Amino acid sequence: MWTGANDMTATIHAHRFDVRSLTMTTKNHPPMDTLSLDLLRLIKQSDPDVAALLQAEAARQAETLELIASENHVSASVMHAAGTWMTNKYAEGYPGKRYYGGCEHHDTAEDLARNRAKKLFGCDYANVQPHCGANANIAAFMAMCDPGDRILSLPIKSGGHLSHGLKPNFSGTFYEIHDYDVDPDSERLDYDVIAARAHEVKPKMIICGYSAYPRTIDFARFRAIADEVGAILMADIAHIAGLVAGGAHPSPFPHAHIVTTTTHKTLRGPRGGLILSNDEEIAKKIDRKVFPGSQGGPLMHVITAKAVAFREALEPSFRDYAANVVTNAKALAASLVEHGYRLCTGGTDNHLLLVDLRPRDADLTGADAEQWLETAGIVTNKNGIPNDPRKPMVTSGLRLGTAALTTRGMGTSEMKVVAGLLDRVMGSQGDAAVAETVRGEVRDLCGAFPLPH
Ligand code: DSN
Repeated sequence: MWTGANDMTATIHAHRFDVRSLTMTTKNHPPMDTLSLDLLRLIKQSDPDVAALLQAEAARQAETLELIASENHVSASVMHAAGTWMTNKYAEGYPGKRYYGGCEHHDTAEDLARNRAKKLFGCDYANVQPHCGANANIAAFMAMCDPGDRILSLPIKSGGHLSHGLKPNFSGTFYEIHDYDVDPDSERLDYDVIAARAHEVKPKMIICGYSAYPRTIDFARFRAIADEVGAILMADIAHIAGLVAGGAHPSPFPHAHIVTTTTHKTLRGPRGGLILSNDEEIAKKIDRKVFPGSQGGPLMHVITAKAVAFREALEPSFRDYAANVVTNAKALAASLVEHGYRLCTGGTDNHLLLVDLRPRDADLTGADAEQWLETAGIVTNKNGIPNDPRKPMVTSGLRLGTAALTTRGMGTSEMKVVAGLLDRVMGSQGDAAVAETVRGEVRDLCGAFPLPH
């Protein structure tokens, strides 16, 4: 075992954690698999600074409540598969058609990942090479549209994603973006209004799938709208991919022409992107637009970890996980309403909640809430709500998700406890004593529900 703080030479202070106070004794390191411990020891020999920050980050994750809707905790298998010999290889091209020798095992890994992704989402084609969700969207846009084409999407201020048309993003730079919006009263998608907008704009492509929309997406209705105006339907299911895979949200297939996603949110894989389709012609275009269109060498170590994660998601237990994520989100939502908060759209059907803080305290901002909660060991993100009068770096809302807490094994009774902790901190006006007391309770709760290892 490591000897402890005295020989920790690191000068790095990880955010709000004093790494010099952390040691690698069984007494005070977070519970972790033996391979992780060995890796930390190994890294410490060559780079104590990095070992210290890794240890601090492991401790941060173990001892905080992760409520960011786009984050999760991967299994030790997924984590370690991403840090293997597969990192050493260039494999430009696709299985069986590479621009480098020595790709035999990389072909196998990529085929495993592709086949498992297809099985998981019930489709005929998968490209597992996109480095991230935004890269998947770049390739999808390039495959389906020409620069200057009209695209209809939900803007980021109403729950969309920056890669769906934000001005400074590639999407807003190279395409003619038109918005649809959520209904100002219900804050939900109004499909009749979206249809009218589609007829008006006549877009080449319509995008559905969001970063901060807590309700079920009606993919069949979106396809009907797309068909009415001769548009392509792209579904970006990055947030709900794990729910789709686990049967807790309707599938975008057979409705969407093209589906993009990340692999690390509710799907609980390594950080990365994925593109899916059922259309052979679209599939050929996507392959060309991922490589060589927008990427060079694929991250084979990440693709290998994607294969491991997809296998995990194919297990029957993942269906329970997906169902529990939604049940927990509903329970957290109900408790927050009891504490006086308003939920945008009135609740949730998926893993996320968009909380309007103003009914609880008119002066409370998302920025303050995020900061105070972090001090108490609860990690969240400020988020604009529909028609938010405050700026994006301030906001009137907080976005919460239950994917990570559900991975720890927490259930509905813990969601009630978590809602109480959130309210005590947010109702305290940033009181340091309240944050410290809650911090202790958060540690206890995390101790009772350790991370997967
Ligand atoms: N930035 C991610 C999120 O938090 O929703 C989406 O890519």
